[in-house]
Amino acid sequence: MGLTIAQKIIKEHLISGDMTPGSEIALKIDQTLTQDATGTMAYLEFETMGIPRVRTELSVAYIDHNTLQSGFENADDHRFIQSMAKKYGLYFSRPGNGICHQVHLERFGKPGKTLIGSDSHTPTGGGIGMLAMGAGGLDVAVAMGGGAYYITMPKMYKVNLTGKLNPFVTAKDISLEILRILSVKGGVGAIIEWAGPGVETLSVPERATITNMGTELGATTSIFPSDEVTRAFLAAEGREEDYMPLSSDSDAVYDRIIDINLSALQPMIACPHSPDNVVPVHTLKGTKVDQVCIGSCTNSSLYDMLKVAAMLKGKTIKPEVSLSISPGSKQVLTMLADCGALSDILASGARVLECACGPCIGMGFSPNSGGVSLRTFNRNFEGRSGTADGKVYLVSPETAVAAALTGEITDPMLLGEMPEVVMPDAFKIDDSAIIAPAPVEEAKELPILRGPNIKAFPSSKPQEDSLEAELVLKVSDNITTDHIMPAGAKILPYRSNIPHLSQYCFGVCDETFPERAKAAGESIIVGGNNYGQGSSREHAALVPLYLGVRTVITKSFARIHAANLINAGIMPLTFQNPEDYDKVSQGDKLKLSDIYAGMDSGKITLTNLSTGEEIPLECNFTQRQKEILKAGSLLKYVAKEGK
Ligand code: MIC
Ligand code: SF4
Repeated sequence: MGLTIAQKIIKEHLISGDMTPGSEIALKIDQTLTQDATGTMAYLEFETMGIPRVRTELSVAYIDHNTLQSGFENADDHRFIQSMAKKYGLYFSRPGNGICHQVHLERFGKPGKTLIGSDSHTPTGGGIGMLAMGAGGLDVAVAMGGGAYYITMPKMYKVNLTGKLNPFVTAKDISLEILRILSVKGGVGAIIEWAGPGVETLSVPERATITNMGTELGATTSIFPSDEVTRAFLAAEGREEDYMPLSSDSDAVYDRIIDINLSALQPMIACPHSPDNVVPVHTLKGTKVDQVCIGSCTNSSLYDMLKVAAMLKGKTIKPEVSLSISPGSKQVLTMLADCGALSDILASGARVLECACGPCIGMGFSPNSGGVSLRTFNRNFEGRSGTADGKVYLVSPETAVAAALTGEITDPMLLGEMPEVVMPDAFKIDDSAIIAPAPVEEAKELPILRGPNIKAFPSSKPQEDSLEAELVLKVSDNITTDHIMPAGAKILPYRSNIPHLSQYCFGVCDETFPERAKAAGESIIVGGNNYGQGSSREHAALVPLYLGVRTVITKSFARIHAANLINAGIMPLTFQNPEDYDKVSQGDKLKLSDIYAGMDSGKITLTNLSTGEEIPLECNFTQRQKEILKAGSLLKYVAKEGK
C-alpha cells in the first residue's frame, strides 16, 4: 500500500510505536521553535532538565507576541530568552524581526523535516512540506533536549483541489471554506493533505495560509507536497539547497476525501465568535465596519501585503474605519518599503504596526465598544480582541481592504479589476536580526539573565488512586484556551508568573472561578465537546493546576490541551455517554475511585455524592501517560526515568 506525504515523513522519523491510527507513536524532532509568550516557561522547563546544549538540528527562539513593553516584564523576559538561546545553542529572532511562523517559513523551514513549536500555528510549516505541529512548552523542551515527541497516529484526510482561484478569491477563502465544511472539530485526530491539480496554482505563502488555519479545524497538522513551486520559493529565499521533492504515492489511502473546486469559490467570512461560523461575504453586504486589521501569521506575507498595497494605491480609507497593517516579517516590511508599496499603504490612511502578532492576540488595537472588526487573522474567539463586546469577523486581505475603502462589509469582487501584483524573483535576505548561539566553549561561562517577573512554576502531585473533590466549574462546548487562560495586553506579560496569571483564569466565563477554586482546595472542572481548542499555551493547564484542579471531565478534548493537562499532572477524562454531562451540576461533590485500575481498563466510575448517581467515564491513556500522571507531571517523569 502506498503512503501519504505525512506517513512518509512519520515513517522516516519513527522512534517507536506502530503507524496504525489511534496508537501512540514517538517521533524524532528535527527542528523546534518557541515564541516569547510560551517560551519563558518552555526554557524554564528545559533548564530543569540539566542538558547543556539543544540536541535538535535547529532550534529557534522568536520574540513576537509580547512586544508592547508597557513595563519591565516583557523586556526582562526577552533578555531571559535571549540569554538562554545564546547559552544553550538556539538561534534568537529579535523582537521586530517578525512573527515566528512567517520568519520560520522564510529562513528555516525545510521540506521533509519534523518541526514542533510551542504555538498552535506551527503547522504553517506544512506549506513548505514540513511535518510541523503545535505542542505544549514542556513537549518542546523535551524535544530540544533530544527527546521524542509523542502523538496519537492520526488518520489521513485529503482535500483535492481542482480549478484555479478567481481574482479577489484567495487562499484564506479556501481555509474558511474547509472550516465551513468540517467545523472547528472536523480535523481532530487527522492530518490534512492538500492535493490535486489546484495545488500547483498556489504559491508557498498561500499554502502556508491554508496549513496555518488547519489548526482551527483541530487537525494534528496540515501539509502540502513539496514541488517546483516550493523549489522556486526556497530559491527566492536563497536556499534552494534545502529543497527536496515530496509527494504522496498514487495508491496512498485516505480516510476521507473532500473536493474543492477553486474556480467556483467565492469570498467567505467567519462571523463572531468562531472560525467555522462561515458564510459568503456577499450575504453580509452593507454591515457597517468600524475597524480592519491586516496581518497575523495567517496573512502577512509579501504577496498578501503587495495585493493590499495595490488595492489601496491612490485611494483613501473611509474616515469612520480604522485600518491597521502588520507585515509578517522584517523581510516583508523592507521589501514593501523598497518597492514603494509601503508609501501607498501609508497614503491611504492605514496605521502600520510592528512586524509582530499585535492585535491578533489582543496586544493593542482593540476595537471600540460593540465595534465590528474585520481581521485577516485566524481566530475570532470571544474577548480575544481585548474588547469584551467586540464583534470580530475573519476575512481575506482583499475583503479586508474592500471594507476599509467602503466602510461596510463588501464583496471585493464588486470592486472592479484586481490590480496586477508582480512578485519578485528573489527576496531580500538580511538575517541581521537573527542572532546565532555562542560557541560551545564560550557558552559554558555565560549567565542566564532573569528578572523578578519569573516565578517558580506550580508543583504538581502524583495521581492518587481516589479523588473526592468539588465540581467548581461547569462549562459548555468548544471552550477555548482563550476562555481558560485569556491573553491580551494586560495579562500576556505575566506568562512566567503563574500566581499572577491565576487571577484571570476563566475570567471570560466566570470571574469568581479563581477564588472559588482556591477555596475548594482540590477541584474538578466539567466541559462539553472540544474542550481546550485553540492555543497550545500550557498555561491553560498550569494555572488550573496552581488553583487546585485535579481532573477535567468533558465530552471530548482538543489534542494539544489534553496533552498539556497530562504533562501538568491533571487527569483528562471523558463521559462514556455524552448525555451524562447533564447529571452533574456546578457545586456537586464528586468522587472517583479505583483510578489506577480504571486507567488500565479505560473505564473509571464517577460517583456524584450530591445525587448518589454513578456515571461511567472513559480514558485512553498510553503506558507512558499513566506513568506521567502517577509521577505527577512530565517533568517529574523525565527526571525519574532519565529520559
Ligand atoms: C494564539 O494565537 O492563541 C497564540 C497566542 O499564538 C497561542 C500561543 C500562546 O498562547 O502563547 C497559540 O496559538 O498557541
Ligand atoms: Fe501570533 Fe496570532 Fe499567529 Fe498566534 S495566531 S502566532 S497570536 S499572529
